[in-house]
Amino acid sequence: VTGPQFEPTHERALTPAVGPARDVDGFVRQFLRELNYTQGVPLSRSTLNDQYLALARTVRHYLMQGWIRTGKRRRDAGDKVIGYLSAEYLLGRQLDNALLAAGLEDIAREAMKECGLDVDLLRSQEIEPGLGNGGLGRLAACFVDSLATMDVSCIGYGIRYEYGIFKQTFEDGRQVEVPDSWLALGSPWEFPQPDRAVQIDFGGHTERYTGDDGRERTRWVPAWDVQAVPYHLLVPGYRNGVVNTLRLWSAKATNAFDLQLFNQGDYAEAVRAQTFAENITKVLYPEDSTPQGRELRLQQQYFFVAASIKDFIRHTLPADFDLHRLPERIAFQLNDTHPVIAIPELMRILVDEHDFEWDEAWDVTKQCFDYTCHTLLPEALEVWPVDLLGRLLPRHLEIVYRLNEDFLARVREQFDGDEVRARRMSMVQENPVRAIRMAHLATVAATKVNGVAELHSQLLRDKVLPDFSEMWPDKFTNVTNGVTPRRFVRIANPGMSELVTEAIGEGWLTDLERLRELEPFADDAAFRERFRAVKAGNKERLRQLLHHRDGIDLPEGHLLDVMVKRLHEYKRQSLKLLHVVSLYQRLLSDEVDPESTTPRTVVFGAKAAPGYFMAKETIALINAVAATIDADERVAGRLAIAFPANYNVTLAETLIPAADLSEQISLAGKEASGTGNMKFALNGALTIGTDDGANVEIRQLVGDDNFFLFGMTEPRVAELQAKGYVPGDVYASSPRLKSAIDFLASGEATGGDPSRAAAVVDDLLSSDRFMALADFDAYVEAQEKVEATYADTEAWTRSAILNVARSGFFSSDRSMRDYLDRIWNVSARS
Ligand code: CR6
Repeated sequence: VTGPQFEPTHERALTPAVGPARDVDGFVRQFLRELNYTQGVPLSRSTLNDQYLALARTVRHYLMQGWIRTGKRRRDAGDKVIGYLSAEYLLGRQLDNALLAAGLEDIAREAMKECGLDVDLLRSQEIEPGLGNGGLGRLAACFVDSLATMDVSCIGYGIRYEYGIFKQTFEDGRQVEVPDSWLALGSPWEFPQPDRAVQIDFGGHTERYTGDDGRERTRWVPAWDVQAVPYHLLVPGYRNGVVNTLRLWSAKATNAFDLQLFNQGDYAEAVRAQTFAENITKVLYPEDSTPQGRELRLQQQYFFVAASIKDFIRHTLPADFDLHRLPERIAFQLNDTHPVIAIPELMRILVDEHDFEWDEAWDVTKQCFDYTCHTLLPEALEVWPVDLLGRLLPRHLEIVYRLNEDFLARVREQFDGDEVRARRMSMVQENPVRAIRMAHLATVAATKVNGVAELHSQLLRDKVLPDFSEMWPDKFTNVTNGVTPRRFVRIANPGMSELVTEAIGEGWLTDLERLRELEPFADDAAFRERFRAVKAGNKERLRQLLHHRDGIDLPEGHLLDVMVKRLHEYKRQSLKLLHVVSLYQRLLSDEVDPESTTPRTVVFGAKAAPGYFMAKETIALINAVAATIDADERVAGRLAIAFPANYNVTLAETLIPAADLSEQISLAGKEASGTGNMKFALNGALTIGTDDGANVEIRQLVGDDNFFLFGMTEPRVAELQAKGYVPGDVYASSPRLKSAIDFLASGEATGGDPSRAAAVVDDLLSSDRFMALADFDAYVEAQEKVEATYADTEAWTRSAILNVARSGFFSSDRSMRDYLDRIWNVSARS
């Protein structure tokens, strides 16, 4: 039995308990109470971790009234809820954001000082919850932040992985993965709710039977089940008292162990089932945009969406709610294909458990889902073999088959029995194995389908799902991604934030287009001077961090050139590396006077999926080249490469505000959007980039003069691909490229060891799937333009300020407004 244990009209039930007083004294008291009574230590004997946990819980107390009030207000109003279904949330540290949202930064600093503690040191203790791989997971975290800030009712549903994205270390320059035990030292931000666990079924078979009403019905007879235990996290809006909920599910065995086996002495066998069930939420799959189609991953996907739907119907909706009206109360947003199994799950609930007619159920289901596609890579569009799906979720497979039959009948009817088209559009693929195309299922069911940047949405319509956009042109829309300015400007770049507020006043942090008002300041020499001082301060902060974190000593006074993102061939870290090698050669040659070149430090940050061979080779090669250049006295002070390990949200927050140059050099037509690109522009870095993803919109907004564009456009790429791309020809025809590759292949850039470069060089010369070589000359030329511009300090600063002033569009608040208008038909309160 769940639910309130006493009459909700009872006086005490109506108002949340009063929180601690909002002053230094109140904060200190609560902090010491937490330390003494929850951590169980006196201040004098407490460790840093004790202090961090007590501080986190103290801040949490200040958010709880807001959370309780927000929940009550939303229930009373019967608000439509946005149910964001995402297998990943790359949250980053919670304490900084909670302090900012609650407006407690100054009070906390003072209070800690009174206790003889340093709030910054405590903040740095937090291990970030890394429950995502990269852009997609971070986007989900930005979106829930914006919805809370805009006071929109949203529940973010996801998975509480016990181990998030692995911690990256380097051994001899090669990536070695270490488990990320983010929960090990305590998790002060989450609230477990074991009494609201729901049962999730798997396996078994289906049966037909005749219901009491004489109707033919189907029931699923599952073979095993697990418990899904919700943990809720707070999602505070920025200084508006609103606190939304993130509901993450953790798997727990239904029966802890088999007592009979245990008593017979077979201890291992007795707990086997438990281990098996609890594996479901043990670890995040570390592939970004390249799913491996493993059974456990399908279990994860079904587990969290089934738990979320059940929980919503059972606990969020009023008890007697008529499910025919479900679309009035929920819009489930499918964050890529990972949660798409939710569609047949809702059908199953309505038809098998609530006696809906099939068509009636489909009508409701269609209205409850919208689908966001985040990719253009064919290998990232998930398919599930029917063997596997039938074994794990037999009823769902039947439902998908029936949906597909109905759908294909419509296609044949509308397109004159066009069988070829029907086969192309089918939810079921026949080769190489019979499998369900989750993107097709999602597209057929969803009310709206969106891409994540203008170019991406266009290519989605024209190339990925052309038949569907022909059939339903109005179904397709675009919402360009965005990032939260609270975390990625205000927290990450306090110096610039202060300067901006001084210039244009408060208010821009929740109305980012107001950054436009900075434009005139680009022509103000005194302001430029101060802007540069902020950048210099940010670089110094980065130098300190890398010194302590990685033992890396960045040189001073360099152009800081940064490429941070997942390691993926389409993103072309290898192109950046070839440029570095070419710069190194230029410094060693007699062609130029080294003193006349722009001193440059290149910083890489990237994790590779553990099973992605070429990505890992690229990491090892970058590290080998970095070591060689670092050891070469001849280029000291002119060129450096740094590759700090374990790039994550926390590192990004220090790295991005320090950057001068942002590397966004993917092969055109491959990067759906990118969101790092937006963070850099908002922090006053200039972009060197291809005409890809959201780069296109960044360039349109900041202006051609403030963006270094290079490389083939998407149509040109397609043309070259069709013609047959031969990397060897490019190599032979570009002397500078040839020289860089030969140098690399010879081992001269890798401490004399040519084997280090072999895999990457061979791949570039023989296949070069992402055409790095074809864009090399254009890239080097664009980099020369970068150097020329950087030499003119005032012109560079002017461009940097204009990048900030014109990037307000890339706030995730704007993205959310677009979802509300174009997709959810809900309006924001603020
Ligand atoms: N890998 C895209 O590749 C986009 C994010 C968020 C990605 C990236 O360009 O910015 O999503 N796609 O929309 C997937 O994860 C499938 C990503 O992060």
